Amino acid sequence: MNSRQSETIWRALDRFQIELPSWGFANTGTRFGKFLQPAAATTTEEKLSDAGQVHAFTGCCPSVAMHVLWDFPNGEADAENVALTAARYGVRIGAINPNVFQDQIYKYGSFGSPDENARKFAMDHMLESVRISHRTGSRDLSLWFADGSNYPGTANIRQRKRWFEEGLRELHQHLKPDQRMLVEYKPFEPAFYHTDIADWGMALLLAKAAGPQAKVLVDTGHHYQSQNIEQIVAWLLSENMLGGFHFNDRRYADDDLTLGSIDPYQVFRIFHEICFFEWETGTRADIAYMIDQSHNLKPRIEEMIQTACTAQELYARAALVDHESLARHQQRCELIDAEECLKEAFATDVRPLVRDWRKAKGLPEDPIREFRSSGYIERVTRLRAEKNTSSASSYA
Ligand SMILES: [Mn+2]
Repeated sequence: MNSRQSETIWRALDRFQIELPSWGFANTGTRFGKFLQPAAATTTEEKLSDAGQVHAFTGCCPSVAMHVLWDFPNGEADAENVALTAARYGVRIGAINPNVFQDQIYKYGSFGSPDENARKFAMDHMLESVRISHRTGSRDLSLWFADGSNYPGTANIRQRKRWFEEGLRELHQHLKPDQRMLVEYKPFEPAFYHTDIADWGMALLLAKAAGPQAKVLVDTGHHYQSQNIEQIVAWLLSENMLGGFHFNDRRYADDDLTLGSIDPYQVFRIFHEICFFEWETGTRADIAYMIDQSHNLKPRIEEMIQTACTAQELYARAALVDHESLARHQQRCELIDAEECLKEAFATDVRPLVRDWRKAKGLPEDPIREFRSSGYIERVTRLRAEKNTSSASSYA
C-alpha cells in the first residue's frame, strides 16, 4: 500500500461514525420468542452504559438512537435526564424513533388509519417525539410506520396515501430549521398484503410532499431478494434525498443480522456509491449511518463492537477505490478494468492500517479482545442477571 492510499484510509476512518441503537442492548428476539442474556440491558441507563462501552472501545460510535416508547417511559419529562445520562456514559442522544405501532389503537394503522382518533393519537405521539428531540438536542426524527393491510380490497390505498401526506406535512412544520425527518420504507411485515410506505419511491414522494427537511432512510434489510440497493442509494444521492441508513444484513427477509455477515460486498458497493458521489461532486453527503440490528443469540455489546469495526473496514475499503481510473474506464467502456477498480479496493486488507489508526487515537487495537478482558460484562452480569430471568413483555 502506498502512502497516498494510507492517507485515504486514515481520512476515511477520521470521518466515519455510526450510530448505535438503544434497542440493540436489550433482550430482543424473534416473533417466536427471546433467549434472555444475563448481561442484557434492562433500563435506558443500562443501554446507554453499554453503548458508552462500544464507543469507548471503537471510537466511532458517539451517539445512540433512542426509541421513545421504550426509552422515555414518562415521555417528554424524561428527556433532559436521558440526555444527561448519555453524557455521563460518554455518548450523546442521536435519532429519536417514535413508536406508532405498538399501542392497541394502531390495529388498523397510525397515520394511515381510517380511524381519525388513531391518526390523532399517532400525531400527538409524533409531536411529543419532536419535543423530546428538542430537549435532547437530537437532529433527526426517524420514522418507521408499520401501516398496511393484510388482504386485497380491505384498505383504500390512495386515501391512506393522502392521510400520510397530510400527517407528514403537519409534522414537518414542527421541526427546527436544522432538524430533519427521515422516512423509512419496508416492503412487507407486519402487513403482508400492502404496506403504506413499501419502497424508496414511495418514501421519496412522501418526503418531498412533507417538506425540504424530510429525507429518505434506507434500511438495508427492507428490500426484496437481490434488489440493487446501491442503485437506490445512487439515485437518492443524485436527488439530494438520502438522509440515512439503518444497517443490518439479511439472507432471506428482514433478518436483522450483523452488517456484512452475509454479503460484505453489498455494503462495500453502497459505501462506494457514496464515496464516488463525494469525489465526483466535491461535496460531503449528509448521511446518518445507524445500526438497526437485533441479535437474539450473540452477546450484544461484542456484536455491536463487531458491527462498528466491520462498518469501518468496509467504508475504508470503499474509500480506497481509485476514482479517477474508475471514471476513465467507465467513460471508455473498459468493462473489465472498471470492475477491477472495485474488486481491487474490496480485496485490500485494511485491517493493519485500522489497527495503526486505533493506536494513534489511543484506542485498543483489538476492541473485542480488550472489551472482553475489561471485566465489564462480569460486573453488569452480577447487577442484571436477576432482572433478566423474567421475560420482558415489550420488544426491547
Ligand atoms: Mn430500520
